Amino acid sequence: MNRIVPEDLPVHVAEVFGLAPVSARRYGGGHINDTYLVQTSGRPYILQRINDSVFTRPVELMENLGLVTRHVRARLEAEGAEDVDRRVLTLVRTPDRADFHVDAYGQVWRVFEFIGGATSHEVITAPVQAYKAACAFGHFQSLLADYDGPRLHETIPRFHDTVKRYEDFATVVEADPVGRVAEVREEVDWLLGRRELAGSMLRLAAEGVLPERITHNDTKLSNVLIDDVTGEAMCVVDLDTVMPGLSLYDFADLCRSGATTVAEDAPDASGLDVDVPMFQALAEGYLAGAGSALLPAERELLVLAGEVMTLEQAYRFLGDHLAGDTYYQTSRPGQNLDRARTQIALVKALQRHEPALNAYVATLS
Ligand code: ADP
Ligand code: GN1
Ligand code: MG
Repeated sequence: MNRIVPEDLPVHVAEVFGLAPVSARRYGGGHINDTYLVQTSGRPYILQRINDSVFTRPVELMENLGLVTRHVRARLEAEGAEDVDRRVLTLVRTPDRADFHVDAYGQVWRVFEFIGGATSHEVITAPVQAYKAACAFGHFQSLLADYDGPRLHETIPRFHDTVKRYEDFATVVEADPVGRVAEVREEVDWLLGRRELAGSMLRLAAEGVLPERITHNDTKLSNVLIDDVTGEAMCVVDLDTVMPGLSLYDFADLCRSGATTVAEDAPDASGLDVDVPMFQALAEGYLAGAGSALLPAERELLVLAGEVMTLEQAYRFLGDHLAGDTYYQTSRPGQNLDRARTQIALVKALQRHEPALNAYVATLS
């Protein structure tokens, strides 16, 4: 959903955080929050308004964020990591020492130190970069493996409950609130026919094959900042969905966003295929970063995970298209439909490549 924020509000909010802003302009390509780059006469900052129709309990979310960033920082310092300030997000507090500010409209804002000299890329094509990015996400998960603070809140309940995602999709198809189902009957029918696949990872979790861990849950490649000079993956960002989950979710979204030959919202998905060298680099990097903590099943089911989470995303994107584009930010009509079509094409492509990809994954254990 594209929300309206009064033009001078970001500057005003930055002042509430004790900054002396010269300007605040929209920044980054995220689909969820409103992100601004705030320039001051000194350092720049990132200001974000939390999307409260997606995150209905922003205060709990901010509690999680404080706990997670402090834990990760402490672990990095204990590891003797260099340049720690660029390897973990740092919240800037208000003069009253609050991690967030609630404005007159009831909207929740936060400020981060800006991590300079690093960029998030919507598309990565070099396997060596993909390896490093995936390694950073695997490492991020391993840094949280010994988290022993208060249980993290579920910032979006049942976020990756793929059976619920299926059911929500079936519900919006049934209701057809803006009359779009007829135009996309083929995609709808294909997706409604994939219930078995949708539930497959959750069944393994219910059987105890896959354990619950603390996971990032939104590991698309653009959620890691890559150093502009060294190409090193510096900092995992977008921590709003860090909460209990399956480790495979975090590999899977890397696969979904990185192991594909076309952009997520490409208007023509017909030529889409799996980018096999990218898949291999992502798998290798993720497992290397996660280290020894993962069980054999968590290392072996990478391809299935990629299929299931890409399918989940197809339900979500097509569901949003059918609902009238109320969830994801869009910049043009039909964007969610295009996004859904690339996801469907990627699930099919992953299934075609499955034997070869599984054989590769087996070599990594
Ligand atoms: P969304 O939830 O909308 O995806 P993100 O938290 O991912 O929002 O932020 C959007 C983009 O802003 C990121 O992809 C990244 O490019 C940039 N960004 C976020 N935090 C920082 C930071 N502390 N320093 C530099 N860039 C950042
Ligand atoms: C959203 O916030 P962003 O743009 O990194 C979404 C993810 C989707 C992704 C698809 C909280 O991620 O779940 O996988 O778009 N985040 C939320 O591009 O719904
Ligand atoms: Mg993001």
